[in-house]
Amino acid sequence: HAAEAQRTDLMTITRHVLNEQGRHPESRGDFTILLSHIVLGCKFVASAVNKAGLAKLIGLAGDTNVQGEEQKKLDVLSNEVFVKALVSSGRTCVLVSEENEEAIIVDAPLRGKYCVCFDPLDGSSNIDCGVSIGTIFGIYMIKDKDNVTLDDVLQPGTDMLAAGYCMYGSSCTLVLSTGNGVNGFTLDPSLGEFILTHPNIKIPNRGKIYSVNEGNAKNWDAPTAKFVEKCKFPQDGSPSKSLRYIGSMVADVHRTLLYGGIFLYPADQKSPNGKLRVLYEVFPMSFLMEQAGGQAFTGKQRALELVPRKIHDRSPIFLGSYDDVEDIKALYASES
Ligand code: AHM
Ligand code: MG
Repeated sequence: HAAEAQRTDLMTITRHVLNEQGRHPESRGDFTILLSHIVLGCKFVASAVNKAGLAKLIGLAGDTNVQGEEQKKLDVLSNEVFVKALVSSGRTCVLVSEENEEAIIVDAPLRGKYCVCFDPLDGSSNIDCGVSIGTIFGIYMIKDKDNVTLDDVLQPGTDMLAAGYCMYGSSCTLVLSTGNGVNGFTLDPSLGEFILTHPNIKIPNRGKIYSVNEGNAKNWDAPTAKFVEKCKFPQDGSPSKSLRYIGSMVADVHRTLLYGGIFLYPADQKSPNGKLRVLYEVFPMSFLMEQAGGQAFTGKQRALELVPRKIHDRSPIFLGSYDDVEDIKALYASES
């Protein structure tokens, strides 16, 4: 179609969020400014990840450069970029990063009303072989402006205002929800802008894929083991499921969101709370799944209803297509 050959009306992520925030005119500007600083961090990481393979040649990440100075690892560098971008936005008050043991309380003059929990570069063990990695983030609003405490982030996931991730893969894709559905944006490198490419993402009600680290099977609890057994040897005449596991949460969840299916990081005997972190892995992904029509379950409860006690708490997680998560819920219910 000739008219489609060249798009002239570009729905950038900023434009999209400004339209969406029309419902809350008072916070329109602030949220848009916050998001533009997150987007800047994502663009930086996208560009750095693209050059990671050249590290030896041009002296990046983990190498010693010509001056004999140790170069920063990509995850450390990405964290610094995100922290500085978020603080300088003037819109944040508490930051929780996977890379920082303690929460960062922003100095009063630069303080704003948003709390951001993030994993700047998740799956970083995959960098050296060129597998997709990502940034994950969740955004809360502060309760009392004059009294900022850790409790502002130790809230259930149901209190989250917005969540998203950016995947650095064959293309760079940012998936975002502000509580009004899920939208996907792809970075156009020639423009340096994220353009709406996946409007109103809905996850299929049932999928053909399960995604789990089966190497941990000997330590699983009974419901998880039964569930995976059923994926491989269904007793009800349905076809067996395919296994896909990248080992990079953003990539595994992104595929689950688009194709349907279920992603599991269960508890096991060695790690009774699983591996993934509540504030910046489990919550944002659970929020996106629910917003897309799927579910997220911990083995005990709806994942978003967890209340973390410490900022780096972990939780088991089962998330994805609505009906697939119903199946694992039924197995846990029959267990107790
Ligand atoms: P990381 O934060 O140390 O990168 O670990 C998180 C990653 C997730 O991206 C992924 O889902 C999971 O670890 C994979 O773990 P495992 O290697 O145990 O299967
Ligand atoms: Mg991580």
